[in-house]
Amino acid sequence: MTTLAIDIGGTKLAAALVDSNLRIRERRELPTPASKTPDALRAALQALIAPLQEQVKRVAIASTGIIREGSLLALNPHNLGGLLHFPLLQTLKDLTGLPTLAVNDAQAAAWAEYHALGGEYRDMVFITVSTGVGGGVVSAGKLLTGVGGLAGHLGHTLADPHGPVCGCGRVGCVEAIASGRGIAAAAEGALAGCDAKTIFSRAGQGDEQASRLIHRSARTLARLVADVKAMTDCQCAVIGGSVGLAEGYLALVEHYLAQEPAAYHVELLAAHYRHDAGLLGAALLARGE
Ligand code: ADP
Ligand code: BMX
Ligand code: ZN
Repeated sequence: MTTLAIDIGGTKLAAALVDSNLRIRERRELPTPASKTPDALRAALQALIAPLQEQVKRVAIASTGIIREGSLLALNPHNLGGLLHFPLLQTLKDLTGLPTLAVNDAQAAAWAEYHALGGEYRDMVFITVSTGVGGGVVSAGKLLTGVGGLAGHLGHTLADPHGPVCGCGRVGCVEAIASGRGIAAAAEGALAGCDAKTIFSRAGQGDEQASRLIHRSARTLARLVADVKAMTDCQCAVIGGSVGLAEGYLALVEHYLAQEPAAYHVELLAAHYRHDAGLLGAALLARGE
C-alpha cells in the first residue's frame, strides 16, 4: 500500500509517495513558513500534499518538535518562526480524511536508518544536523520515543555552560552551537547574515572565519557523540541533515571524535537514506514495520 509521507523541518517541508518496496516517487519540497500562527503551516501543507493525496490510503508524518498525542510542541520555537503548538494529526486528518501517524523527524529517521543497517547492530543513534540538531535512539532494537515524546532530543544536551542561549531556554545547548542556525548566528563581519549553506561554500573558498565556524560545529557534535556513546553504548552513530551531510563535515566530526578517549569512539556513518530518512522512517512506522 502506498503511503503519503511528509517531513516537516525548520527550513523545508517535503512530501513523497512511498511504495511497498520503500521506493520514493513524486517527491516535492516547499520552504517551511516562518510564522507564529498555525494557519501558514496548514496552508503550506495543503499546497504540498494536494497533488499527491488522491493516490494514497494513509499518511505518515515526520516532524520537527516534540510530537505528543498527535500535536507538535516546539521545544525550540525559534526553529519554526515562533510557532509553539500545531495540531498535526488533526490538520492532516481534516485535509485528507485518511488514517495518519505522526512522529518526531529525527526519531523517524533513526528508525529508517536502523532498518538500513539490516540487523547488524541493536543499538544505534541518529543525529540530524540541520536547522536544529535532532536525535533518535534505538536501544536493544527498539525506537525510544518516550511517554511525552521527548526521548532522543540530543540537541538540547549541554555543550558549553558559557555558550549562547538556546531557543529552548537553556544556555549552551549543542543545537545553539552546532546546528545550521547556530553556525549562522555566530557569523560576524563579512559573514554576518549568511546562512549555513553559504558559510560552507565560503569555507570551500578558503574563508577562515567560515572554516572556524564549521570546525566549532563539528567539534561540538563529536563531543555529543562521545556523550551518547557513554549513555547508550551504541554500536554506530548515523549522521544526517543538510549540515551533517555537507561535504567534509562527517570527516571533521571523525577527526574530533578521535581526540576523545577510546572508550567513547564509535563508528560514524552518513545517513544511508540521505535527505529521505525522515520520510521513509515515518512510512515504516505507519506500516507497523
Ligand atoms: P530541515 O531542518 O528543514 O530538515 P535541512 O536538513 O536542509 O532542513 O537543514 C537546513 C539547514 O542546512 C540550514 O541551516 C541550511 O543553511 C543548511 N544547508 C542546506 N544545504 C546545505 C549544504 N549544501 N551545505 C551546508 N549546509 C546546508
Ligand atoms: C529541534 C527540535 C527537535 C527536532 C530538531 C531537528 C523543535 C521545533 N525542534 O531540536 O524536535 O528534531 O530541532 O529539527 O523544537 P530540524 O528542523 O532541524 O530537522
Ligand atoms: Zn536547547
